[in-house]
Amino acid sequence: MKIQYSQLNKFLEQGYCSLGEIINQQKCRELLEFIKQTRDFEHGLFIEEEDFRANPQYTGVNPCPGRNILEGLDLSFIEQNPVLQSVLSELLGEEYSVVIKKVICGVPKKWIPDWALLEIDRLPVPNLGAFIKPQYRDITYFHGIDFHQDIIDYKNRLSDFITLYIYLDDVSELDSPLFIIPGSHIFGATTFPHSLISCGDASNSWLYSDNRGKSKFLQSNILTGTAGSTWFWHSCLLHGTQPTKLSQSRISLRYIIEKSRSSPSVLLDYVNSNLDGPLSLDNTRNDLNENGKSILRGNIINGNAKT
Ligand SMILES: O=C(O)CCC(=O)C(=O)O
Repeated sequence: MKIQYSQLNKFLEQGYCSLGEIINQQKCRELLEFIKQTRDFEHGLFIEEEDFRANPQYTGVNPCPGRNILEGLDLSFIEQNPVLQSVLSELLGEEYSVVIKKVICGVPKKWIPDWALLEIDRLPVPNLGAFIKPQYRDITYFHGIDFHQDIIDYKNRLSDFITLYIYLDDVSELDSPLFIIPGSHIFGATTFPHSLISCGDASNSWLYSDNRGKSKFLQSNILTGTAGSTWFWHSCLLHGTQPTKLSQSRISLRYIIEKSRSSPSVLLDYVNSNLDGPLSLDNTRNDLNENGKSILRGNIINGNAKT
């Protein structure tokens, strides 16, 4: 099965591509049910405040080899999906490989203890891992996340990978859907937090500057969709989420997939050769201290000024 030319063209110009509902919905729902059965997904996720204060841990609190709920699960309904395989081969070469796959849970406010809510107040990256019981850190938990590029996690690495994102729930505008800024990959890698100024009356218009002298007006889109809806994007594409406005979680799958090391030139290389900026940074973020704790407040996607 060949990917539509127009879809790849979209990736070239806009830095992302929607594959629609390509993944079997029933199997997505079964996987979602399995995940939900593994723990008490409400208050029981969180450690006690005294335990947090005694030894706050801001790093090493996300899924990793040996602590990842997806390890050992049969995900062939995704990974052997013929449309997906064809698209990824075209983009990354036939020997593309998965760097990491994980479950992401968008956590509603009502689950989060008050003391932890104060800790994450107006943070640009409200990753909740620091407050989650160690045995449940096999999933990444967010209460939204400000606009970022996925290269943020890979300093000194080239933009030789894409992110694949699959909704397991039906996701409406209220369920913490992804916001993306099409075309924002154009300046390559820029340091987080990004220079994005909301423009005019429309809440989706932005002036994006690379802090190296270039800027561009862009518009954000919201990705709503049913279970099985799938997207992929360039590692320099700006995207993020607002916290869910409902009282239930939003559970999704996120893969980082790198290009084939054996193919000398793949479509991603062509996209990268058309970017007007660096493919790699030795410092991808300025928001953390040496312990991994955020030293900045302010969250652009939620409309809070930086302080
Ligand atoms: O699912 C979310 O809330 C955010 C996911 C995301 O942007 C990421 O993992 O890079």
